[in-house]
This record gives sequence, structure tokens and C-alpha cells, in this order.
Amino acid sequence: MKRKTPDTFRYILPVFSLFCGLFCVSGCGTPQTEMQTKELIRSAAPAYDENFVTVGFVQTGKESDWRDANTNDYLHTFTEANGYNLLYIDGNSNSDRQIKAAYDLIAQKVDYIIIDPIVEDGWEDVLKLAKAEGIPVIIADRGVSADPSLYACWIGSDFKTEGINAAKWLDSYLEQQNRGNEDIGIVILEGTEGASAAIGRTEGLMEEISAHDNWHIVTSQCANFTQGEGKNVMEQILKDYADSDIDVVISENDNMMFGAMKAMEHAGISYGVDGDVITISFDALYEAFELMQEGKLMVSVECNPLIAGLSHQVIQDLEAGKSVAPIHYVEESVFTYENASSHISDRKY
Ligand code: GYE
Repeated sequence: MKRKTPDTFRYILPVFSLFCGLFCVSGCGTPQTEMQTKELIRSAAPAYDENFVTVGFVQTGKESDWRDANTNDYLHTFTEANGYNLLYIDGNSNSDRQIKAAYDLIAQKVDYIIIDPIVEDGWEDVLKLAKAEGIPVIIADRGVSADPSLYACWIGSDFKTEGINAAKWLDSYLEQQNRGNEDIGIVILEGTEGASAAIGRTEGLMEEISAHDNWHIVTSQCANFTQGEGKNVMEQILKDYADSDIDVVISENDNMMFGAMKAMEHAGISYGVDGDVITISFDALYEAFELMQEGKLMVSVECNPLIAGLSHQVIQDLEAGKSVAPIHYVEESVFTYENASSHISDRKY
């Protein structure tokens, strides 16, 4: 359902005031006097309509198209029509900023907090405070290393299984090409260091790669889940490893792969079904489907960003006094250049 314009303003005002507060805490704006800063950070909480459930949502940032789809899903689910006041905070790819935002939401006495954490570590203290204040926290998408007793539940993908599925596809493809015994050089573009999506996918990939004596990793480097870094890191890899055979590029999300493809094109390296380099990535964005149809991307392991509905359900259950399961996995598939055409019309992100 499309949002009505007036609702947009209801988001923008509280979000903007919270954003201003955070901006000053981080000390990167115009210098403020102590008084001004205090006023901005701890001004009285807005008077929310008692009939609505107030939810603070702390997002990672805007690093990828997956993220935009995830943000939009929350904005379209946590609406007044569904009974919510939503405070959306963009973490701007800065985990300190995310933690400060969570403290701010506790001070504002919101009813629930949903966090998509950038990295797993550093959340203990703020989660302890939320628990002490009686504010349930839902961790969504990536996980946290803090004790699960500190938050209501976690909702997201099985990242390790995604990594295993990517490598299993490679195994069957090489067998099918009669290349099962060939030496295979693999480049991995990793997501953000410390992020559970990167940790889990790398773990799954490594488990399968190390089970093959003839597969070896040429290099595995972080490109932070962004398209720009995917391109830059791949460009450097192609220079640094010009003498190595690169048979496969595995990118821990589609956007880094889109960047890596540009780098390969500039370097005159062919990739995809008819090229020299096998291309594998994660997320299964609409653009990935288009590239799979063209045979440029060979497989994208799905990671479903549309999880706001599950968060909504959890909050409804908690509101009704029901207990909720500690872990909620999202259902996911593996899409390839061979089956992309039959699924592209159903894609929602
Ligand atoms: O794969 C990537 C995003 O945490 C699952 O983060 C998410 C990952 C997703 O930026 O594109």
C-alpha cells in the first residue's frame, strides 16, 4: 500500500528532531554551548497519542539497495493506520551513532525499540538499560553478541547457511562443467567487518571452500557492502593479483558485485556464463535478476529484507501479553542465471 503524503510529515518531524539531537551528541556540527546541547538532547519527549504504540527503529544507514528495501518496508508497515508512531533513525553507517540513538529512545520512553545493528559488539550496556526501563528491544537483520536475555527476540536470515548455499552452487556448477578437479582460484569481497551478515556468510563459505583441496582463496577483502568500495577494492585486487588465476568472484552482497563487475570490465576481464570469471553474490535484488537474465551474474543467494511484518507481529504478540520465540528466521531461496526469468516478475525489491 502506498503511503499518504500527510503521514510522511508525521515521520519527518520527530525523525528530524531526533536527528538534530544525535548530530549534536556526535560533536560534528556547529559548536554548541553546553546549555544548548543539553536542551537539544533532552528536551521533553513529544506528546504521542496514547492510542498509538511508539516504536523507535534504529537503522544501519543506506549502504545498499537491500537496506533501502528494508527501510521502506519498515516505513510502510509501522504506520498510523497500523496503530504506530514510528521514530526512524538513520545510523549513517556509524555504530556509535546507533548506540547513542538507542539511549535517546530509552530517554524518550518509547514503547519498543527495533535495532538493525551495524556490528555485533558494543550493545550490552544500552540493552541492559532498555531492559531495566522495561522497553522490549527487537534485534532485526544482523545480530548482536550481547546475551539474548537482554532483548525480546532476533528476526533475520541464516547467514551461514546462505554462505554454504553459495559454495554448494559453485560445487555443482563446476561438476556440471567437468571442472570438478580443476584448480580454482576464488576472490571474496566481504561485507562490513564485525557485521553478522559478513561473519556468517564468510564462515559458511570457508567451511565449504576448505572441504575442497583444489579450491584456494586468492584474496578475501572487506568492501563494506557498498557498490563504490566493491569497485575500488576489486580494481586494486586486479592490480595486486594480476599474475594469479581468478576463476570465481564471490561478493557478500549484490551491490559490491555490481561495482566489481565495473572493475572487471575496465580491466578487460570477461565474466558470467560466457566469460572467464564465475560471479556469485547475495541478496537477490531486482537488478541482480536482470543481470542473471543477461548471464552476467550467475547466482544470487536470496536474503530477504522484507521483515518488518515479522517485527509488527512480534510487537502485536507482546502487546497481547503472549511470549515470543527468541529466534525468527526468514525463508529464502537461491536464484541462478538459469531460473531468474521465471521469478523476476514476482520480485518485490
Ligand atoms: O546483504 C547487504 C546489506 O545485513 C543482510 O546488509 C544485511 C546485509 C545485506 O547492506 O546488502
